[in-house]
Amino acid sequence: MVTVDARPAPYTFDLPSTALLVIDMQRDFLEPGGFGESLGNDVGQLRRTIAPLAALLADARAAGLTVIHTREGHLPDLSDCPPAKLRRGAPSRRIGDPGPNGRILVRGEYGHDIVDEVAPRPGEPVVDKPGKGAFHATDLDALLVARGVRSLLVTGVTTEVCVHTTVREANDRGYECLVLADCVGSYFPEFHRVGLDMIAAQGGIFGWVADSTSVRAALPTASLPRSSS
Ligand code: TIU
Repeated sequence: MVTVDARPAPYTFDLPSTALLVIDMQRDFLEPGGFGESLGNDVGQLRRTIAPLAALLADARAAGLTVIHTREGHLPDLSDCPPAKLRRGAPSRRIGDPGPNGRILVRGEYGHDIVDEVAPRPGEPVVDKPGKGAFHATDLDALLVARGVRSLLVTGVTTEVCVHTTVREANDRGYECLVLADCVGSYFPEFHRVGLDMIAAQGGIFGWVADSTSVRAALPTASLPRSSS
C-alpha cells in the first residue's frame, strides 16, 4: 500500500487496483485553433499541466501503474453529438467546422488527438467519449472492472468541466478519486481553485486532492526523494 499527503486526509492506495486517468489532454483544448479557443478561452492557461503530468506519467509507467487516456469528440457525421451541445453558445467555430487543426472536436482529426508530450504509449487504452464525463456512453467502467481498478489518480483538463464530471460519475460508481492539482487545469483560475476545494470539502465529498510530487515520491520507482513523514 502507498500513502500520500492529500486533503482532506492522507490517501492510501495499492498499485494493482489503481489507474492513472488522463482526461482530454487534446490539442483541441490546449492549442490555438481548437475547440477551447473557439469558445473564447486563453488556451495558454492549461499548458502548465503538461510538464508535471509528463513527469508523473514517466514514473507511473515505470511503476507499472495502469494508464488510461480519454478524448472528448464526435464521429465525423456528428451523429453522437446532441443537437443541444452543437447549438450551445456562440463559438467562433462550432463542433464539426473546419479549423487549422482539422474539424473541431471530430475523431480522427489532428486537433482531436492528445498533445505529444503526454501521448499514449502502445497498450494504454484511449477512451473516446462524446460527453464531458468519461463514463457516459463509453466502456470505461467495464475496462476498470476488468483490470480490478477501484482507485483513480485523476489528471487532465478542464478542472471544472470534464475532470469534475468524471470524478462525480466515478464516485457514484464506487471509485475513489485522488485529483492531482498541478496536473489538472482550467481556463479560469478561480474555477480551478474552487473546483478542487469542492472535491475535498465536507470530508472529501467527491475525493481527495494532492500534488503530483506527493504521488511520485511515494511510488516504488520514485525519481523524487521520499518525504520524511
Ligand atoms: N470547455 C471546457 O472547459 N471543457 C470542455 O469543453 N471539455 C473538457 O473539459 N474536456
